[in-house]
Amino acid sequence: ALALNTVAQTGPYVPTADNLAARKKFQELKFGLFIHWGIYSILGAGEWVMYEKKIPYDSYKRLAGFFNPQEFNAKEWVQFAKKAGMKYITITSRHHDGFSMFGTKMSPYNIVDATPYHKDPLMELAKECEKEGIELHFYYSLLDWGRPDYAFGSPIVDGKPQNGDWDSYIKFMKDQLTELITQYPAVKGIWFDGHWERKNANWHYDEIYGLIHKLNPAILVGNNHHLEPIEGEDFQMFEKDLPGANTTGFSGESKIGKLPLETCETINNSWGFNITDRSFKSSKQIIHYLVNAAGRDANFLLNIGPMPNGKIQSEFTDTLAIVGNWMQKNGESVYNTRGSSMPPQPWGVMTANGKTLYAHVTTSPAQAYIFIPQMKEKVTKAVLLNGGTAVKFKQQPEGVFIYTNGLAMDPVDTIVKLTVN
Ligand code: FHN
Repeated sequence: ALALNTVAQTGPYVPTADNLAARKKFQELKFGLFIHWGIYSILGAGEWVMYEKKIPYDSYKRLAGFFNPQEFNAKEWVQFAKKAGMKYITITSRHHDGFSMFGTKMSPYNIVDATPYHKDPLMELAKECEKEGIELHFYYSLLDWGRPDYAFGSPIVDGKPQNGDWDSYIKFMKDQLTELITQYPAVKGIWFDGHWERKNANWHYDEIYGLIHKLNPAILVGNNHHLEPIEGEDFQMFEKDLPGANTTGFSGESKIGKLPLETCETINNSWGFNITDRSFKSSKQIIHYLVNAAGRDANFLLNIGPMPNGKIQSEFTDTLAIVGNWMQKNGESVYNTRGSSMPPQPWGVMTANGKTLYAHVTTSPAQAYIFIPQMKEKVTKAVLLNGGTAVKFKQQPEGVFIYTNGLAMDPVDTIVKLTVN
């Protein structure tokens, strides 16, 4: 293990063939479930509750003693995701509060050793995901509010916190990542977060990413650092933003690199369980976000915060059952597609799967047609995906006019399926 811990990357990162295949597969999954779940869920005020309510770390730690999610059932969660049409799950293995939601040997502050539950829900989930063909990614926080070696709040000098023990913290992370990658089946990705808290620190990404890819070259590494991709990463994520939209104002978010893309967004306004947050997004809003992401060549990772007992609240299951029904009918226009080269239009976006294109009309056009600019291929056929009604079109050098007058428009998304040659 010691040897592995000192692995550093030498030279530029060259993804293996397995890694490239994993990236391609990932891009085809399109829709994933993001889960923020931890001892903070007990307080029902989101995952930042310790920081926001200024709860001293030692007091906050007591929550572990009450965390006993007797009703957690990995099968239920995986079936919930599948029913919603989701193909992968990204779950918090450790958030900023530093509590490990898995059976780590690297710290006693974990769900198996520090709670009355005494079981490892992430192992259950990983086994269930493997069984059901759902890919699993682990969210992993770089930021830690409690560990003395991290020394939260300490000024950064020469890439390290002035207090604390940075080398020990980096080693701790590498040891935990080794556990996550080598012990949990179905794990396909690591999703880092918290970089932005210490922008000037030397995070030793060369060593950390190098270690991950040494342990399993196909693991997809992503980092929510709000920067352009760093050497060694395999996908680029955008938090609460469609790629290129940059509505959150995080610096660098608008620059889209060459890696597979993912965007995450919350189902209400919270990541972790929040009992007062009732700003639920509608199924239509979720479908639109998903379609808009797909049209921009990005996966959509939709977040929920399960309750402390392990159950998912009914508002989420109800909405996502509707999304799942929609995906069952219209999934061919999303899964396995890639964003088309056409930039988003006032009426919507396009997705493409080989010679088949899908125009997603999510905003009814003011005129009696939609216009698809820059179409190089020749359109040979246009039908409504739903029902197969033929759709009139006219192709001109500057683009294609699709006539929508007389068509039964769908209030959520009218999908015109085009065949090109
Ligand atoms: O601070 C976290 C937050 O709690 C949550 O995990 C989100 C998910 O994208 N990321 C951070 C904010 O950038």
